[in-house]
Parts: sequence; C-alpha cells; structure tokens
Amino acid sequence: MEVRIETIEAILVDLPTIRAHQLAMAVMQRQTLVIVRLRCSDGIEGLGEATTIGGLAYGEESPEGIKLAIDTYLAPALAGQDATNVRAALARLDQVARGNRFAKSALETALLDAQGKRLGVPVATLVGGAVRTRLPVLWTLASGDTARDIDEAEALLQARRHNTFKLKIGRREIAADVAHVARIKQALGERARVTVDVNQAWNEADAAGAIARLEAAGVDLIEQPIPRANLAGMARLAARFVVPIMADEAVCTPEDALDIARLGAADVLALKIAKSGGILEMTRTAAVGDAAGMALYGGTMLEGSIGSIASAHGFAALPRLGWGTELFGPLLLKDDIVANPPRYDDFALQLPAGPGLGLTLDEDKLEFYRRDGAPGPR
Ligand code: MUC
Ligand code: MG
Repeated sequence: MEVRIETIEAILVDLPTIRAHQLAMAVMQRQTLVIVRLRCSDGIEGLGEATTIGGLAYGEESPEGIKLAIDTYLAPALAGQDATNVRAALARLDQVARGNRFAKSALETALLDAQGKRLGVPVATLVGGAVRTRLPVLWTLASGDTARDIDEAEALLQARRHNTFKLKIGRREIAADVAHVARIKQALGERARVTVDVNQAWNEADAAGAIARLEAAGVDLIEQPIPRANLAGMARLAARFVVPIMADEAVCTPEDALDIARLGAADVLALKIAKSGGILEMTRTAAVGDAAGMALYGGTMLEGSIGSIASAHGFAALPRLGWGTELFGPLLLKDDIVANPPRYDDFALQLPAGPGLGLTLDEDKLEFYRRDGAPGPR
C-alpha cells in the first residue's frame, strides 16, 4: 500500500525559560519553537521541530521565516509524496528550496518519526542504530551573575544532573568575563569541567590574550571564540593553545567540516541537526570531522523536547561522540508540550525506547502555548 504525505502544519509555540539566559548576542526570557505536524494517508502523524535562538540574532532563519518557508514552499512540495521514502522527500525539498536548513531539519524529523512509528522502531534505528542509549549532558550557566551561577552549578552537581558547565561569555569586557569564569572554575575545582562559548564575539588578538588566561584558569574547552568566517584565525588559535578550540557557528555542512579539517581550524566540532538540515546531513558532517581526527560534540539550538530528542537519536547513532552533548533545552523551559518529557539522571539524557521519536504530544499544552491560540494568560 502506498502511503502519501497528506498535510503539514507548522506551529509557532512560545515557552518561557526558567530564568533569563544571556548569550553574547541575545538575552532570552522565552524560546520560540516551530513545531511541525506531518500527517500521512495511513493515519500516522510525525512530529518535528525547528528552533533558533533570539529571532534573527543567532542564525539566518527566524521562527516566523521558518514557518513561512514551510507553509508557502516546502509543505506544498511534499504534499502527495511517498511518506516512506525520506531521502526522496528531502531531495524534493532541495529542488524547491536552497538553504533553509532549520525548516528542512524539522520536516526530516517529522518524516523519520512517522516512519519509525509505522515500522515500530526508534528513529535511531532508522539512521543505523544507537551505539549508546545514555547521552552525557552539560548545563549552561548563563544567568549573568557569578554567585548565582556558582549556586546553580553546586545544586546541579549535588543532584547528579550535570558535571560539566558551559559558560556563555563575550557580552562584557574581556577582563570581566575572564574573572567570572575563573571564579566559577575555582569554586568548582576538579569536581566539574568548565567550558566557555564566546559565540564569535572576539577578534583574534583579543581572543589570544583571553584564551591564555582562560587556559591558565583551568578551562577545558573554548567554543567559537572568533567570527565563523575567520577560519585562518581559528587555525592559528588552535595551533597556539593546548586547550581545545571548538567550531560551532563555523560548521554547518560537510563542506564546512572539510575546510576546517584542511586548515586545522578546530580540535572539536559542535554538531546540530538544525544547522545541518537534519540528522542525515549532521551525520555526513560528523563523518568528515571524525575522519580528520576531530572530536565530536552534540550541540543544541535550545530546542524543546521534540528537537532535543530528535538530536539525541542522531547523536546516539554516531560511532564516536567524545565531548558528549548539551541537549538540556527541555530543562531550560518552564513547561513542555509533550506528555512524556525527556528523562535526565546521573549526568545523562536517556534515549526514549518507543517507536519514532518516542514522544507523545500534550494537545492541551500545545493549544495553550501556540502563538495563534486563544488569547489568555501566559
Ligand atoms: C550555542 O551557541 O552553542 C547552546 C547552549 C546554549 O546555552 O546556547 C546554545 C547555542
Ligand atoms: Mg555555541
């Protein structure tokens, strides 16, 4: 029996964060998820999510733009297509739209979720099989206040939820940022790993000075210290310091990974399904990095449960994942739109075992938080 894609709905969902989350380019008080519901002729529905950070401040696609691209171009291109052939559906999307990787990632997830439900297997099985079902997860300290960050880290260590902490810096003067990081590392000592993410905020000369001090303070990893376009500068920093340099904004596609490998522009690659255009493309990017001897890290766009668990299925199937993941998005959000939120314990995220993503929508919550829903208290 042929199974066709019937309808695709893209829904903007606004969820509050548990506290302000400060990054170099934006302060988040809420997160906007773009949720995709893809319905097929056999009655099966697939879920997907495209989420970015700070509207257009971080990436090149905004939540509203992602919805527009899906509604206007991508959903019509998929209507009537074979729902069981994910690669063919993705090829069709590439025919009608260049780029738009976040939107394509959400659609790919929804197709894989539907196909997994149809076959009774998890998404990780569809992409080759999980080599791990527990994924180490770090937590980002980004309240903007050093003492509060230390308290937060202590509580999470105590609860055995996280033992690696990523500090978002690049918003303030370098001296203030370095002092902030050094105080946190000193307070946590050998009990936790501390990494920093600069989100491209420094120039190369400033980065060289700052990294020397961060390295001396015991920081374990430096993420995207300078603009993504300055790969030569990243290569010079990677050669100069022992502390590993991680590429995030600089690596979206397999071709980016190849350029980074050729130049030696990073020691570690941050992978994300959204910036890659889906799990399958993320896996290709990972393969290039892996072949070049770079370590891999499972990154987040601070997605909710659907996007985070989709990422988890993809990362679970990578042969090597030396730096673990940062799939903590659902924990940063005050509420959830799935009925069975992801489980975190013993410093790891548990991969759901059910078919597809292994998630069930909470229709009432979705109704409550969707932007176009009935007006009411939020
Ligand atoms: C980024 O650039 O890595 C991931 C964790 C976090 O707090 O922000 C993001 C984005
Ligand atoms: Mg980053």
